[in-house]
Amino acid sequence: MTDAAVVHIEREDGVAVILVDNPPVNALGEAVRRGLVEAIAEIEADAGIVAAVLACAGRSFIAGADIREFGKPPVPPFLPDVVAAIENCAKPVAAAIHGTALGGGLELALGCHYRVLKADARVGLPEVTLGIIPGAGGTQRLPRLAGFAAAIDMVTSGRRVGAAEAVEHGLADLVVDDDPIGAAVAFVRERAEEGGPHPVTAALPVPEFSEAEFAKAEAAVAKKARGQLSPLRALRSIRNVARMDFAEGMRREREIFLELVASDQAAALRYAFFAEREVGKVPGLDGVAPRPVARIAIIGAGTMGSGIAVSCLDAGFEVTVIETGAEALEKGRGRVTGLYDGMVQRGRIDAAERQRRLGRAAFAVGLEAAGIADLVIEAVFEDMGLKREIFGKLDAVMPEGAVLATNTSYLDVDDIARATGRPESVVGLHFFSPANVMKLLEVVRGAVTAPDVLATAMAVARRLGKVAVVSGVCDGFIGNRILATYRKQSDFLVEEGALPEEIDAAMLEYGYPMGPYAVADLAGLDISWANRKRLAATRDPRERYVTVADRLCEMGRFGRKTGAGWYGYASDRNGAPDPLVREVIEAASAAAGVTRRKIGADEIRSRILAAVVNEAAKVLAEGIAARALDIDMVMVNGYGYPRWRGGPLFEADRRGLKVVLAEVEAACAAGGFGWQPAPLLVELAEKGGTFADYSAGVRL
Ligand code: 3H9
Repeated sequence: MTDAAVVHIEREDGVAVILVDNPPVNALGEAVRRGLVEAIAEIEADAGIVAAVLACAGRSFIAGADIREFGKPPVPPFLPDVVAAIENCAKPVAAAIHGTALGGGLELALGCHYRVLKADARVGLPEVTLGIIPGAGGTQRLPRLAGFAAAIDMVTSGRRVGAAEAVEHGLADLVVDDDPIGAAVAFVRERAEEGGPHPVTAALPVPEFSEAEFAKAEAAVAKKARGQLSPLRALRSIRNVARMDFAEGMRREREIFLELVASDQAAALRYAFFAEREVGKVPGLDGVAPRPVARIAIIGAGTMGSGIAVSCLDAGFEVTVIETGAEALEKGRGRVTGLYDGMVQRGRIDAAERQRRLGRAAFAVGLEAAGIADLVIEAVFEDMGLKREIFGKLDAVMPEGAVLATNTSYLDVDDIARATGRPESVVGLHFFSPANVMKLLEVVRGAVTAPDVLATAMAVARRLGKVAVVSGVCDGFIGNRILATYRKQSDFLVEEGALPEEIDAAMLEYGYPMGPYAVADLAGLDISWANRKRLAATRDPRERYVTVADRLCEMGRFGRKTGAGWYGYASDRNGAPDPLVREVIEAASAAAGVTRRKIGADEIRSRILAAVVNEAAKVLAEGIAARALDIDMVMVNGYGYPRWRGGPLFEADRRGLKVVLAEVEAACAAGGFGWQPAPLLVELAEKGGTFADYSAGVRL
């Protein structure tokens, strides 16, 4: 008997269809693994069955091991044994794949003798993104089937490939537009009638790949991994294919898998996986129905507005892009079509798809054109007067029930909302640049934003494929507010003796893709300069203020776009330390009466990251973010915080808040006036609590 609940067998004229039915994604939990072993045994024993098909009910083939079981002691039957049972089955087995076959799901399919894919199916081994390596033969079977180059690419990146690429790599024997199970039944019956032998992936000859090619691949993977262990370990396991027999390679793969699954990095990446899904479940919004949204109007077709338009068009919305005059509108149209041209050039979409998406776009002059939209997103220059004027006018233009959103990154959403007669319909949608690429979206809940308006914003964000995090109103919301302290603490270090390149290098070593000064040069120094000028009037003169960035801006050094910023770009397009900047820095230190000293990478990281955690603790205590995971997902998805560390608060919990508090005290001492350890951090450190417990409502 198979486990009736999750695996059952249907017989189709001598071919057994083993159907896995374990919603939502057919993960390979213990019951499924047991069910599969029993099913194979039953098929072996049944003389009336000549072949089998492994398939799934529901929206997708198997999405891999059950991630919730990781971190707990493994329970038999183990997945490698399940795959071996299929591979060693005397009767041919074909996988019928629809949706996605991921991780252990693809490993099972690799153990099958044949694979039939639906044309829109995707397959991949995303284990490295969870801090582990494929643990059921993926690193041993994929290279034998697809060759080393393709296997290294797929396994070390976790990338999913479509049916066409799967065919190219020898992963699919047949691709069908419809009914993959029916096709697989017919296909495997024919193979059974032919009599075999049926291909056994483990027994395939090992393809050629030289030591030099492995060394080259290793260097490339190490560079991309930025401190993450699993891609390099995966490569090591793949390399074993060329060095030892299948059984020994499997033993080593299992060893590495078990070592990594228990690692801090894997725990952090699992946390990020679930947190990314949890952010969408906003406390208090359960059962609140979103308003229907079919057409979105976007006001302003600058870089942000056109990026937002493309993001909405990509997701299938009807879009109206609005500008104030014909010339600006044409420029905007050029930006939007330009982004699509880029996608076609890079092979992301074909010309027909470009036409389809652009076909959903309308371009118009004047706010009145927004009147037919269900959601309007204002994306004009960061100027409160201008934004209030627009929202005041929108009141007369927009139909009742429309959602009015602003893409402000700093300004007070409540203030903007008060410019309308319906502040409860106003919400912030803070996109990140480039808006059609960046995963993060901060959804800003105003003081009186209606629950169904917030629910609408979250539903739209989900359709856009964003990681949407709800933030309360404060200067800079969750992300830019924390970034401001990160930047301030970096500037203090510069004034005390560190150089921008030393700070950037220290943060790169931590796992950030770029350091703060390289980022500033890329983003442009002028925007934060304008912001500092805006805040200058209210800044307490006792606050420690580093003038270097202002001096650079006064010199016209706005970053890459002007050929100079924190770095010079004349000799090196990636930026080189510039003696002129050093002079400005040394002058600033002297003017502040600071004797410059050598500051090591550890101290740099400790101070900067302590500032981040401290501000994050304040954001959490003030309720700007509902949970620690909301903050972590903002930092990971929008600010380059290394995903394999989970997020600043997850990492702080892991290290222990007493240790973190000591570092925060040092950072605050350096910051001087206005810098105090967050009371929440102090309290949790004293009581032995964690940010995670606090978020879960556990009070010590
Ligand atoms: C592996 O296979 C290891 C093996 O090599 C070796 C073993 C020895 N487990 O994402 P969604 C949940 S490692 C448990 O919103 P979508 C998810 O949390 C695994 N739960 O849907 C969510 O729960 P809730 C390698 C899982 O349609 C619900 O399912 N595989 C798993 O946008 C719906 O998910 C992967 O890394 C899981 N494996 O996307 C694939 N997967 O509703 C991970 C999902 O309570 N999964 N859940 O919030 C995915 O990439 C996407 O979920 C998928 C569907 C593309 C499948």
